[in-house]
Amino acid sequence: MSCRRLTRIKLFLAGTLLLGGCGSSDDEPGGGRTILPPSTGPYVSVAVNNHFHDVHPEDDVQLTGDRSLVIRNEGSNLHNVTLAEADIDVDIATGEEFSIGPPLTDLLEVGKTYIFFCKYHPEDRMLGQFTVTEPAN
Ligand SMILES: [Cu+2]
Repeated sequence: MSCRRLTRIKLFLAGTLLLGGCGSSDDEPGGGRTILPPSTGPYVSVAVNNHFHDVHPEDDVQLTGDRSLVIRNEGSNLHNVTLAEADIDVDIATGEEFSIGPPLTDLLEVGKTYIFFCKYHPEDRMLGQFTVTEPAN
């Protein structure tokens, strides 16, 4: 084997490893990349053990009142959504989901910020927060 050919093979292998490494962080939806959430339709928060994704207070989730909030349990534990102001206390089994709305305004008020939590994992601060805004026209 010539020296030149060996170099080509090495370059090919390096390129393959680099490409293979790009999609490897699959532990978070979106693989760690920033993906803008949709601004219409259901807003989905995935529940894992023991955490609600994409609906932390610092995410400042604003949902127009015509939308829905879907909580999908992709963890292995039983989770729950408790939102006392709307009289919601619902268990969500693994693989199941629960939706508030559409429209959110069936149960919630425009201009208010709501906090919900999982009553089974309050010690893990398994909670979410979102604000209901004016429905789209
Ligand atoms: Cu939970």
